Amino acid sequence: MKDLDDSARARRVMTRAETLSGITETEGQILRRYLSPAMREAHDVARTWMEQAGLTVREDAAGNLIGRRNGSSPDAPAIVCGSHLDTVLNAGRYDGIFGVLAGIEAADALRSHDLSLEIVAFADEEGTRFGSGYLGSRPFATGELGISLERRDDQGLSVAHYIREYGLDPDRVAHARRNPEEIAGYLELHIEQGPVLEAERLAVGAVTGIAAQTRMRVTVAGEAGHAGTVPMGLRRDALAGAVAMAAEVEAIASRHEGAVATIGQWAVQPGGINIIPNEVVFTIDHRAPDDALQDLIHAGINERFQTIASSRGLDLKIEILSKDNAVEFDPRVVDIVLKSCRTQTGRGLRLLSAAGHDAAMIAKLAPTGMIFIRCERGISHNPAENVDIADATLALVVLRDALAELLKG
Ligand code: HGY
Ligand code: MN
Ligand code: MN
Repeated sequence: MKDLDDSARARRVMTRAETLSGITETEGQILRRYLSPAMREAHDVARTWMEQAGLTVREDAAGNLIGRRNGSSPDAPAIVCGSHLDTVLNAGRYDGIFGVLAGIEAADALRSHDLSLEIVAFADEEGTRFGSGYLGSRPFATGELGISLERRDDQGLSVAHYIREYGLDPDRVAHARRNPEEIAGYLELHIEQGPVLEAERLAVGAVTGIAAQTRMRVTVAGEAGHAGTVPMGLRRDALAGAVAMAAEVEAIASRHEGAVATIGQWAVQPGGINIIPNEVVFTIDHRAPDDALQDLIHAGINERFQTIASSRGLDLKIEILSKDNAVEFDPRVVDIVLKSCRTQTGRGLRLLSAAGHDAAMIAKLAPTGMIFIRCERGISHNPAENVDIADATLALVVLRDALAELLKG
């Protein structure tokens, strides 16, 4: 089989990303949620590409798609490379997808290497359906789903329902767990989703770790009332209270270097133009480079919310949807990536990821690292997400060389 050159491989990655972008739950935007029919269709297409790369493909008990090739000693620990094919709402083409497709190209290019290699498409990195991500990589690393099987989505359907509907068994998710001795190392190539590489005029970078991330759902309850007859001082206006809380979220995060906080979802009841709102439900995603700062911010948000609620006679409920500590990648893996970046670009840059990745989970299981590829204006979680073909070509070489180096043990 004639080996493809790197730019042909990069073109194939971009073409395949285009193919996957047409597999969606919603016409006119890219959306593939956990265990959706669109996920099944995307996995079926990726399975074919993995098989063409000489991999034997299976789907594990959590829905992860795993392509594997054994080296001459099939029991030797495998190098794992992957990312995710699920998406956020109205997603771009490359978040997660680029890393899975690049892994398939690496498997194809490394056929002659005597190594046990696995390429994985994790089932749910984003958490779009249930608010908590890593529903594929967390069981892969720990056997734990991380959320109750009874958690329900916005249709009122449970995790267990979707697992069964997809053809899996909710009681067997723990069987996805891998033994540490099976995995020699994990490497993930992912778009940076931020501005650093572009500002540094670099195509690739070595990721040192992942910021701490907490996701919450906040319910503020007051009393519905007539918009005309209730004096301002007698209201228990849930929306006015929630707005004061939202302002505090932005103020608290803005005070600390590297901290961020986002209110992404907001629902007001009953939503009448002449009715004082009696309930607001909103979400917070807040992150910080280290756990101490994350905890400080979390405590600050909770304290301010309690004060605002009691001063306004409002009821407050705060649910933690997910909470993941900051992750430091394995120094040896980071150095291998850095060396590979230097070889290809003459420079090596270390950078922390403020975005979450499946690598955050796999780092619990095996020596883990990541490669970032520059994306245009750092835009992501947006259909305008874009990757330059020359950067893609270079990133594929960095990945392949780093995987081969990782293998040397
Ligand atoms: O939210 C994140 O950081 C990732 O895209 N799931
Ligand atoms: Mn994402
Ligand atoms: Mn991602």
